[in-house]
Amino acid sequence: PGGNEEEDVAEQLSDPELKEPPLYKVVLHNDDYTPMEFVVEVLQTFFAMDHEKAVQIMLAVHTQGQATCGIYTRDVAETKCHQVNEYARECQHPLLCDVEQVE
Ligand code: TYC
Repeated sequence: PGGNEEEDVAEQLSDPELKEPPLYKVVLHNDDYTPMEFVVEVLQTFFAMDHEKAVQIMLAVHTQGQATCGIYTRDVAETKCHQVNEYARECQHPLLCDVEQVE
């Protein structure tokens, strides 16, 4: 009752490959120097957000210090995080994100 059917079936079959993988969030951090428009561009480019959603997340980071940009499997989260940090560095902005496992 109530459980996750796919995982239950996976466990019955006792094949660990069939279990759902752990999930990771890409967390974007505030700083005092990165232009707001650059953050919006990053969110649209690397996280496929429309302009309105990107502005909303950028403002959440700006006012609350950090916000989650997306939740992915480990490889995807780490790749997106790396792409953002590299692009920000290339553009000489201090913008940073990191990856945290979802509880
Ligand atoms: N705080 C920055 C400013 O006032 C804007 C900003 C938002 C920077 C989000 C980083 O992840 C960030 N220009």
